[in-house]
Amino acid sequence: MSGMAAYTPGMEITGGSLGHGLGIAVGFCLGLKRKSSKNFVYNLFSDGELNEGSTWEAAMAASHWKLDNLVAIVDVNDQQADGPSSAMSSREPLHDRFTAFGWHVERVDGNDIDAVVKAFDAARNLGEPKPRIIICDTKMAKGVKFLEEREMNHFLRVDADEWQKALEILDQGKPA
Ligand SMILES: Cc1ncc(C[n+]2csc(CCOP(=O)(O)OP(=O)(O)O)c2C)c(N)n1
Repeated sequence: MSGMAAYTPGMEITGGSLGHGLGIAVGFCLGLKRKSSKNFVYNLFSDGELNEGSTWEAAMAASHWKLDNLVAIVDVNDQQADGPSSAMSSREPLHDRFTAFGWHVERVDGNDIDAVVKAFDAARNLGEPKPRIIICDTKMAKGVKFLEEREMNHFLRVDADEWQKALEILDQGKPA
């Protein structure tokens, strides 16, 4: 199909219905193990998905099956459709919760790319029979104060003028 070219290589699914991604990733990991594949599966999910019971069922299954080929990344931006994620359902202490579910946990500033890359390396090279999760604390629109402070950023729309202004602000922040 000619339309296939538009897909991002290596990205097998996107999850619009919250809470399905981690379970699907667990299925992929089990399939790879059956084929004796050394490939990893990466699942990026949101803090809104921590409200879904299916996410925690998948988390239990992942450690039950010792899925050391699974690296999950959760974007903890404290935003979702109806306001702050933390106001919808208590989720902390996330590090302890995932540890209790049998996962190896890294927690980093998700806007710090070097820290994220290090966490990926640590997760991949762990050498323990556990699924791994990188908890990323992030801020939407980081570095552009007028967007950072906008309410209900889940629905953030940036018009052409704002986009230009944001790019200028980000450019000024760059090292010369
Ligand atoms: C199972 C399910 N329930 C409800 C929704 C409606 N919904 C769409 S986006 C959203 C909030 C998502 O929050 P998050 O994924 O944390 O998004 P972010 O603001 O970080 O992009 C909700 C509840 C949905 N997509 N799926």
